[in-house]
Amino acid sequence: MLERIEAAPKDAILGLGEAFKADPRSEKINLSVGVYQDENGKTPLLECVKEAERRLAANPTTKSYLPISGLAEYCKATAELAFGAGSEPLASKRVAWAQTPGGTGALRVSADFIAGNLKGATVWMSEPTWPNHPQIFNAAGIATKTYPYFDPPNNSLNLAGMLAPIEKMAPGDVILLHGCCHNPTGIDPTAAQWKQIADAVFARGVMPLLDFAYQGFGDGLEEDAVGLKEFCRPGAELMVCSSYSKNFGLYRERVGALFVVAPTAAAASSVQTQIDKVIRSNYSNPPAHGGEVVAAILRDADLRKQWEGEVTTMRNRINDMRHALVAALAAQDVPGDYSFMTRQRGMFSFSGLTKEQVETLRSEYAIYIVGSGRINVAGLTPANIDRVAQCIGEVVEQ
Ligand code: PLP
Ligand code: TYF
Repeated sequence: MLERIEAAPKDAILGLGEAFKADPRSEKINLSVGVYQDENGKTPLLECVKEAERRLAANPTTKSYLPISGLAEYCKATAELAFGAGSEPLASKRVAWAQTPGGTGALRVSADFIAGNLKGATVWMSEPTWPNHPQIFNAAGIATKTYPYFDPPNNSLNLAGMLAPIEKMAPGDVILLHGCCHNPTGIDPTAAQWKQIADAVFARGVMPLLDFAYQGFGDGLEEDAVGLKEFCRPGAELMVCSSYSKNFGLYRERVGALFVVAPTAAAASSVQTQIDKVIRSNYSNPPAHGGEVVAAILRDADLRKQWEGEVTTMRNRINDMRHALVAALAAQDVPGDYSFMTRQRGMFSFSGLTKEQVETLRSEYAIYIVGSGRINVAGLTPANIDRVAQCIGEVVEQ
């Protein structure tokens, strides 16, 4: 039977990471997969995480199963971080939740929940979006469609193009939005634009689903939640998928959460049972360690302060590198105005480089970026940035 099985194509982004590892050229630079690196090119283990792990190791309790929806104190702390501690949905007990294996796990649980409970709903996603988005929803048997998002000539949000299709969505459809730090474009709506989007989405009876994987990497922990908070209107429904992979550097521990905000507390209780049902037949209950670490940090005033400082350090370094790249491109006299990169937010910059230019960067210069032209700004360091700018200059002028 199995000899008839054909190989699946490699994941476009993770495949590049493998190719990078196998590349023998010593001058190689990896600006592909979305993982933060410090000024030495290392992905750090945060100091607050080390301290929380020390404390947990000093006082071990049990390795028995967690509840299906995970650690309640983790879910509560995560909800407060995303929605705000005194927010209306939490105060009215309208939020069903689950600790999930990463943001990807949250998205997949949301997809299974939609497939089982919002039958016939189409999930609409931005063009472009994270390539795993359509895969996750299609794997759950859900139809996906796209809405315009990016305005290439202006390197900005195509707000009119985004709002128009909302009018044509079927009530009950789901619109997937990036809560902040849009992957891959780095372009987020302003607070005023979020209001327009939320008005249109709710007027049409469409369910918002916010993928919130980069809180703190844009303008700040609170600032990055403005879009999400715009959807938290009295009685309004919404779903949120959170991830601590990036802002706690807990990538491999798989720490995320799903929140489903129902119109009433009673509806939230029913939704909770359906989320639990979906999880039970998938992975049964989440891994505990990452959630324990995050809860230990968020509930301890000193550790929390330390974490907020470490997030600020990561955010500032990325933003410094954005400015440094624009300056380095100008210093190399690379044709074109790259100042738009300083307006982009989060880990990525949509550079405008073509597929061919991206390919030449890899084959001739051992610089790896994603085919869409997405640069992981967090992979730039003072040591590699001039070479990156110089090589971009060479491919642009070819
Ligand atoms: N959503 C987006 C847009 C992402 O870029 C990522 C990670 O890169 C995720 C979700 C989820 O990541 P994880 O499953 O590692 O938490
Ligand atoms: O670079 C990106 O957009 C992501 C990164 O389990 C990633 O694809 C890598 C592994 C993973 C989740 C996200």
